[in-house]
Amino acid sequence: MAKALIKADSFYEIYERKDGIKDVTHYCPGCGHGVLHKLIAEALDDFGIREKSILISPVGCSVFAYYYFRLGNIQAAHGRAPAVATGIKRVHPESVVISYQGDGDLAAIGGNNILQAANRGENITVFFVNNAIYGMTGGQMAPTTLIGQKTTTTPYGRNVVNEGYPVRVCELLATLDAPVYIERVALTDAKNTSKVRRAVRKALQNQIDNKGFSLVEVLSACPSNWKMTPVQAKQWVEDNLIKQFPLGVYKDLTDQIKPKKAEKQVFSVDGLKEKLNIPMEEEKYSTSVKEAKEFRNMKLKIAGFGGQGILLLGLGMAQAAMQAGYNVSWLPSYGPEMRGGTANCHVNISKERIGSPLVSKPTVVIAMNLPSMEKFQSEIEPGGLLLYDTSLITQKPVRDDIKVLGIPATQIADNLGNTRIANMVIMGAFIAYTSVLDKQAVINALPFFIKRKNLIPLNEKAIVEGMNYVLSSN
Ligand SMILES: Cc1ncc(C[n+]2csc(CCOP(=O)(O)OP(=O)(O)O)c2C)c(N)n1
Ligand code: SF4
Repeated sequence: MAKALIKADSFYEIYERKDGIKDVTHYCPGCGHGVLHKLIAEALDDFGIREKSILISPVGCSVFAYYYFRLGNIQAAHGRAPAVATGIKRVHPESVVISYQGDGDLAAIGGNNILQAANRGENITVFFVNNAIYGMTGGQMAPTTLIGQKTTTTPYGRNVVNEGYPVRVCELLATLDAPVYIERVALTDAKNTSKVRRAVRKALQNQIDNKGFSLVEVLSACPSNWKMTPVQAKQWVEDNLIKQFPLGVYKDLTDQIKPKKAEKQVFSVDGLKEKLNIPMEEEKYSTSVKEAKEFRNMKLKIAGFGGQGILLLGLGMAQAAMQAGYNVSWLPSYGPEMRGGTANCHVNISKERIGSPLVSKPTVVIAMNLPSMEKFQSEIEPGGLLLYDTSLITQKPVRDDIKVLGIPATQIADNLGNTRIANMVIMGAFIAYTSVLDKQAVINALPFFIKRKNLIPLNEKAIVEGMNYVLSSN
């Protein structure tokens, strides 16, 4: 009895991280979050797992869980806690990983995340606080909002014609094969609260025993947004929430499941490099890199019509540069239609670490049609390069503070018997002009991005023709 009055060791004694009063939580009176925190902290203490536990806090009122829990803490983007938990658990299988989420976080923006984590049967524990609204942002409708319930975004009450029906997460996830244990409980009277306590412990024990995915949904009051007193709010859970979301065990394979062996899932960097044919450190930059400033950390935007092999050209450059030891990124952007629509990709080829794959100020633009040249030439950094296909673009570039290289790529490709290899003619012209990669580096990479092996010799020819065009005109 006395033990219940002692603050769990899994809580900080003083909440130093919190602004203002440091010995109370930020939760409103009557909120379920605080009670659930207590039940989790006590379970961690009793199981002796505090030091190896990591709590992923969501976006929502419990975003500040790290103020209180004296554990490993990570903050995930809205709805992404199950994905973050998956990553952590896989590299630290000995740890106990808890994904703590609200209903907006788990069932709305993160709906697919939880579905996939449950379906993979990740060995994690999920505590899902269902208070039927978005608490932190002031009470908007959540997927779990009841029919007729008034929220700030459903001022006349949730209407199934407009907003659909409340989503029952436990019932939904219980249809999947992988989850081991799924139960819905409620923070109302002492009897129900002791069921929450039991469920919390069972879900954690399953993870400790390596049994697999467990989720406990906790129906919980939000007096502030429901505009009720704490007592009225608890009663509202009893009278309304439980009717829509019946309590009980929806799946329990705990006694039938054999513990899975917890295996660390990490690849060694060297092993990965070998698999991807990336040279080891000492072999870096095997190619003759032009040290001109504009080509050192190259940011490319490659654009044209869908069907011209724009994305493949960018992918090929990134692959060849990666094999030559550069840091690279490739970010495709698709138009609404694949063939005939517009396509562009962003490619970084850099000796330094790449902060973002997005290229907003390119040092090189490759334009394979007029709309692309018109759209992107203004973005090029002064002193950068515009490479364009003069067979399809008869207009002259307007910039006079950049280098311009025109090449009749489509014409050259036609002469080789296949219009579709114009992209590789451009590749040849690009490497000959910038020297960022040598011919052999690109040829070595061809099998990685040209899937039809019989087309490799023709692509090689196109690269050579593109190189020759540039070298003979310089
Ligand atoms: C990507 C993104 N979208 C929206 C928000 C705004 N936002 C913050 S909390 C929240 C709702 C959280 O509600 P819920 O998951 O039900 O948790 P509760 O606050 O009720 O505990 C939203 C939409 C955000 N922070 N990030
Ligand atoms: S707004 Fe609602 S969910 Fe958020 S702390 Fe207050 S009562 Fe709890």
